[in-house]
Amino acid sequence: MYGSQNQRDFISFTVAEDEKYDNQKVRRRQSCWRAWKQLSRLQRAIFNIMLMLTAVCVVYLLMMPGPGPSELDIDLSRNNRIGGDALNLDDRMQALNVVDDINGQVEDMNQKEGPKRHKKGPPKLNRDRGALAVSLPVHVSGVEIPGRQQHVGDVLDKVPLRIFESREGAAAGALEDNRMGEDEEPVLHVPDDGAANRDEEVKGQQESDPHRDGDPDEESNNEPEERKDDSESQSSIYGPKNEKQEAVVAAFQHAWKAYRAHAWGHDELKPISKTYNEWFHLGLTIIDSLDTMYIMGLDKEFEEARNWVENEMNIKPNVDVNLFETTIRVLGGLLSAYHLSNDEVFLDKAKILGNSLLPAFNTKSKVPHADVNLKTGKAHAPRWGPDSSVSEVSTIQIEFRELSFITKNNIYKDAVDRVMSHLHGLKKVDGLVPIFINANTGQFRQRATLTLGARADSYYEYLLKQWLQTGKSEQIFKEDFEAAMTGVKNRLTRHSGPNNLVFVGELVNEAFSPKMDHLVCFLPGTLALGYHNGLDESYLELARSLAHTCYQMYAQMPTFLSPEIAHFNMLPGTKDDIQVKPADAHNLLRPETIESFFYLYRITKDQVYRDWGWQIFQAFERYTKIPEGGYSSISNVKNPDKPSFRDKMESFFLGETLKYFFLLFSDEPDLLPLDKYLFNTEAHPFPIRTINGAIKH
Ligand code: DMJ
Repeated sequence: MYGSQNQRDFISFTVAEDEKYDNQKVRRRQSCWRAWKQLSRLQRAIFNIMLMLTAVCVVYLLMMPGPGPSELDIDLSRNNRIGGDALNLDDRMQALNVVDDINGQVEDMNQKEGPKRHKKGPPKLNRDRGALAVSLPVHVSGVEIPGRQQHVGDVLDKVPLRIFESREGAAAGALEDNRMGEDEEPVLHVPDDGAANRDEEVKGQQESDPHRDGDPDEESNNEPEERKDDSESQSSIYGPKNEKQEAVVAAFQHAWKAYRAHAWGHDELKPISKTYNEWFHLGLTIIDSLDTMYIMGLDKEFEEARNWVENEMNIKPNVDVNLFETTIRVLGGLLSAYHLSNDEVFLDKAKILGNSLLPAFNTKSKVPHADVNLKTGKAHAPRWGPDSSVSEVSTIQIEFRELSFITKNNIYKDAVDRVMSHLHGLKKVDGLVPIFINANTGQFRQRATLTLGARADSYYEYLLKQWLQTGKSEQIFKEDFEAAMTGVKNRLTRHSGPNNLVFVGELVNEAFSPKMDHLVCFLPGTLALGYHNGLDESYLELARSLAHTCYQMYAQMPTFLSPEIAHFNMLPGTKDDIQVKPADAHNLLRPETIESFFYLYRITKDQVYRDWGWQIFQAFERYTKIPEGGYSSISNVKNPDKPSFRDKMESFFLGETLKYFFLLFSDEPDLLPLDKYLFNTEAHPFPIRTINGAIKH
């Protein structure tokens, strides 16, 4: 092909016309020497000094770490996200300066924090970061150039921390008086409105608790609890042991590979557009996946994620986050990763996060606001309304309590116990709670819906699990759970026609609605867990019936995938038990049904739950798997020809759904046994403890 052979680089120069060109080596040497001799002594001295200075500068510049390509790339992509045009050279230089500033701040902060203590690194993990080659996208002026091969270690070393604080941080600093310093920790000021007596109900049961109350400023004086190192003996229980588990691990790797290639360090993968979605700027998918990878025996992936947490995660972004979501996914994910691996990197981050979330509890009622800014500590109601969701204010307790147990500082536990104490004192309908509560007044919203679905679901789940967390020592939680389950049976449970499916509906303005969210499918698992821990036998019966209904929500759809919401038929003469409205026909890769199958299989050993689970796993594979990588939620479970991808892979698909599949197919009796472990609502396992916080095993 023309021009493709013997290609070389050329330089050109001009020779004066009257000068004969003679480029012999001897002549070149002679003419240089002559020119040197013609210089005065002063000129030669100046020349020598200049030469030496240049040499020193060159050596210095060579030793300085220059801005790596990924620094510029990331900053440019950020500009693109906030609507910037293609950057010119000045912009690029400015971008590099910003990165330098940020790196300087990070260094300052790190110096303040002092060196990290590692009690013990993660066991049996390949720490050879250079061995991992990954194809990471390169962003240049917002345009992604895929497929550049780099060593992960190289890339991670160059990516600066705290990228997105550079501009927003400055603005926040100007606005907020109560802005916290990097190493400053918040103190929880809870106004006393005379409700201290109600607090005593919970506190009275904790008299033997030796933990002192304290503020987190003193927290560093406390040595974290001593941990038993059983990781070596435990390591053989992790990893797949049969074909179905191998299929689940392969699904995880398929999801992870795409997340890693297109969304690394961001919250969620968008697998169709091969980019990412940012929600809290906390790398949600990485954190939610940590313990799943650990349990699946994916050591290399775990190690890479762990290094991201240590070196790149910004745990205090200047972002308003949802208290509940951040607690269950991030605080929960970090604490369970710490518990499994004994790696203090996770605990260090968890402590900072716990402190950053505490300002949400600074309300008169002690019921927290829904949202809080992790950097400024400013908390507020959700943008869309005045009230907090009841499920959200009551599904943070296990994580905050665990943080107190580990740090031996009760500030976290006290904050969430006050909420439970307050909720306990409020008037309910047969043990059932409305879905909204106002953080200022502390009162439920009048006539709000009663449901086991969205905005109330995990209130009930955490009643039982708080009772279990401290070895069944706090009876108040058990009593409230039993009262609520009586309410569920009396007021919300019905049968559909023609197949007599048991379902749990809602009370809207006191009228019954036969609507059941897929979210309600957590309930069979929770009821089974209650039965397993000595509660009424009828709980298991109801759990089995409801699990069958949840299975039917999948099996009766042409895709074998459940809709987000089902309506059950209660009229005679209708053919289908389940009706799905067009707006409710989406599937978000949710875990609840598989979670319940896991509990029911563990407790009853009935093979049917594994068979049902395997059918659903295959449906996920068939309709939600994206061949090039990742899984996507879909818009229409009723149309197998056109399920319509929603271009989103939720972090809970890796954190919960695939984890519960893996556990459902496990025959390993020692893999997170239910008598020793408690799963938070995001499927992060926590140890069961005694009232004093000691781990039971
Ligand atoms: C998860 O974040 C948690 O399970 C939560 O309790 C409910 N919603 C999602 C999964 O569906």
